[in-house]
Amino acid sequence: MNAVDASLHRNSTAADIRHDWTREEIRALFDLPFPELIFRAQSVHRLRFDPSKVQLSTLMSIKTGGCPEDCAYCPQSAHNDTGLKASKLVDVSEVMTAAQAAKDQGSTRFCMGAAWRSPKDRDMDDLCEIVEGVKAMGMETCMTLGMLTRDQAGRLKEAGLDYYNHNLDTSPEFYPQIISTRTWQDRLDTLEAVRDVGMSVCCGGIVGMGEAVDDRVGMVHALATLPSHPESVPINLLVQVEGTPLTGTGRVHPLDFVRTIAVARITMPTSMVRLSAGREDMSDELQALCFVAGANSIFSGERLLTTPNPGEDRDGALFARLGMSTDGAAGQR
Ligand code: SAM
Ligand code: DTB
Ligand code: SF4
Repeated sequence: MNAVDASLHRNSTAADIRHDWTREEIRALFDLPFPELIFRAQSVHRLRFDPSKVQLSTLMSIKTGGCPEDCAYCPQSAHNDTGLKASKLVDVSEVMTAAQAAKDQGSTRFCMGAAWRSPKDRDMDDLCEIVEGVKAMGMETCMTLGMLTRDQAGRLKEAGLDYYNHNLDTSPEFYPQIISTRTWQDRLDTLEAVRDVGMSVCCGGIVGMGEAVDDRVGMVHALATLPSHPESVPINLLVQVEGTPLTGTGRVHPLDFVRTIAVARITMPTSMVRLSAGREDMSDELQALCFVAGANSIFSGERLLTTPNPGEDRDGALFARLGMSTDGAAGQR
């Protein structure tokens, strides 16, 4: 057995949590025969989670469009002509109504997204009021607002914000081809600020932007070698929106998407791995494979931030067919 095989063998069977994954080891996972990869991912998954449970989060766009950043995938960037109407930060009451509806549908976490480079200090009072309101409803709270200073992170934490979503999106090498208005280091700095104030981190990326397998390796490597593994790891399949530079990018093979989920599960065994954007165009079979590969969370509801998502009816029918059920902790053991 060579060194990479030996370490893979040790780590796919043991219950330890590692932060010293090498790119070679992660590449070797991606290159495993598919049945072997899925078996290892499912074995790791079962050590910590009930494989029949899935956690539901609901998204709401609390400030839509007109974003100054140039993220090539994003329908909300002012650089991309997608016909999206820009709007201001919504009222607290509108958020409360949407959060209550999400709770009634079985969602345990309410994730609020704003199309900002970063929040302005003048927005902080409104944001804190929103967090307090949703928290008082008994839901977990999550926000994604762009870059945060440590002070801003501290204020949101004090208001009751449980999670902050800030994605690395792709490998550090491919990143400059996707975004030029903020750096990889900017992202790491925000993640550090969030971690330092004691908030849970939701951090993942996107597959299907024309990246090479080694970029998926680099993305998972960056996530799995953060000082602590993100509590949630959203894996998005690019939603191609007309008017963004990435429209027309060659589609990733569905089984290669499943491989990314499986490798995220194996390398970050205690994280919730979220099958995120892109479910609208996925078959039931593909989604089922993602759950078998270790995904244990989804976004529920008819909309992500601005694009469609399967509604409760389709998701309910899928979970019934799979004999799976929803659980806020995704059956954590
Ligand atoms: N403006 C904030 C930021 O970028 O941090 C928060 C909102 S932003 C829409 C959150 C994440 O959504 C991005 O980091 C990206 O990973 C994901 N996302 C955006 N557009 C997407 C698309 N078309 N397909 C898949 N994921 C997308
Ligand atoms: C994440 O990783 N995916 C979600 C959430 N975090 C904020 C957003 C997906 C957005 C898809 C495009 C849209 O609907 O605008
Ligand atoms: Fe703005 Fe976020 Fe979209 Fe980038 S991903 S353009 S920062 S809303």
